[in-house]
Amino acid sequence: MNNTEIASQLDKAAKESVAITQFGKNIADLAAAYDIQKLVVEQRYARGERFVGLKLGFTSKAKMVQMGVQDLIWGRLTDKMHYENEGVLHISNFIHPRAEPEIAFLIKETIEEVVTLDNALQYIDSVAVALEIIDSRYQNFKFSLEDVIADNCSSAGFAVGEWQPATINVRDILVQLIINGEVVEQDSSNAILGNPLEAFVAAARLARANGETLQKGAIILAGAATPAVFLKENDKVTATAEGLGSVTLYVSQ
Ligand code: OOG
Ligand code: MG
Repeated sequence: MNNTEIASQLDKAAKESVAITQFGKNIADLAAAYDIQKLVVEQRYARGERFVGLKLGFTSKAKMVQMGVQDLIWGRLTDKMHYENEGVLHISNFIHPRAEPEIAFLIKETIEEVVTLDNALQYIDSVAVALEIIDSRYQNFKFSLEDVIADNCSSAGFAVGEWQPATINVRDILVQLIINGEVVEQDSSNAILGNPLEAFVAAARLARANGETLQKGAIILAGAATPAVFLKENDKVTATAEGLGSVTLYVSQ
């Protein structure tokens, strides 16, 4: 099975909301996995979807432990994955969606230099709490690192709360995932690489290393601070981050 065939199976699984078996050893290595991911999103672009930003994955220990993997990964977000705050998510468009609370960064100006913690703020227009909806295209939501990278890091949806000034504190703030009024997961934002701003720096580095330009208006998702939780019909799911407000999605059939 070649990379193009793997990419079209992954795209079909996402379009039809039907899980497929993992590719395992058919994906040679991490480089092949990222090549496949690119082919997967190119199929989306060919249908008119637009690149809107990057997401990082496994930036917290909790996520690595939950999914049984060890390394930071990155994927691409498209406009079709974006949901309005307070919007409705139709569960029939997904296979087995999970929600996780995140922090989002909005890019202020096209990044054309190496970003560090020292100059990061210059490139951040605003920050917000976000909900990410992940939906592995693999059966039982199980995968190797290569499998999940090829599957565009399970990316399926995201919603962002009200944007806040870039200067607002994002370090060591309480991040919560609330389902139907009950806090189901919570942690400090420092669960994300010790400081969520480190995720912004890492995203800028990965974009640069992989020929993706992060332009003004692009979004970065820093990675979940807590494990992800399965969603079911009629759920109201909210992410909050101390000082940043909240973002909510309603799950319908
Ligand atoms: C992969 C995506 C991981 C995160 O925030 O850590 C991710 C997965 O867990 O299926 O988005
Ligand atoms: Mg995530």
